[in-house]
Amino acid sequence: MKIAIMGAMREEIDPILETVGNYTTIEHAGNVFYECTYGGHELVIAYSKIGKVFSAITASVMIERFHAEKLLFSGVAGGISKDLKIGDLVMASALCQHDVDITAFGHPFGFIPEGSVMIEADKSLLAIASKVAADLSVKVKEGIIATGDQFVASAERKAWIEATFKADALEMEGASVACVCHNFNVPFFVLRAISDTADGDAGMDFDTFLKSSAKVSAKFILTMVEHLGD
Ligand code: OS5
Repeated sequence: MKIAIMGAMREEIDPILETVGNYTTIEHAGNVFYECTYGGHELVIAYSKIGKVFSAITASVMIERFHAEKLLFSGVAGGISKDLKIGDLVMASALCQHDVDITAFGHPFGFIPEGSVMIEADKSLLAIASKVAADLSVKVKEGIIATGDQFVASAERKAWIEATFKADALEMEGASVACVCHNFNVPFFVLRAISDTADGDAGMDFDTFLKSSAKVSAKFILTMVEHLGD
């Protein structure tokens, strides 16, 4: 099976590339795509660059040009839920765009006509992740991830996103990738390890914990790949 693994930043895929070892590279549409085999599967791996637009391009290319049959996102996030401390894992049950606002036309925040506020992740990938978490005795919180083209470093904005979307974590790419996968009917899974808590200290914490948290997420994603098709 051809599996796409993507991150947004180079730091989010570096630990994956270090583990898989032998790969070939193809440059296309502003990204480098790394191809290899791992755990009996063909993988295509890339980082998109930051935000909804770049991540949508990369996910689309992975599906249309590289024929990915499942897409796994690995990276870091700002924590909202009190359950989530720096380094903890969160997997998205559903994702939304917190920066979409056409409320002037009577729509709820996050809603685009002919779309939906929430896009649900693939249930069988969530089930595999839960089994891997139990096998490894690792805690992975299942919850809502809110995406927007903003690095959130404000207690007020974070509280608004929590209250409006019941979000547990926030980041800048998950919902756009979810939207692409939903439209192409490709099962997807978004995993994030917490790098900061999206408040006044977020910038400093993010710089401190990006690499260590990215590694936590990458390790879990590769263990999931080993269990796909069990
Ligand atoms: O990809 C962006 C979203 N990521 C998740 C995340 C997050 N999102 C929103 N709010 C938060 N509080 C979040 N915490 C974690 C992380 C990433 C955030 S944007 C980070 C930008 C950091 C940066 N800017 N310039 N550089 C690094 C240097 C550079 C120079 C050249 C090429 C690449 C990087």
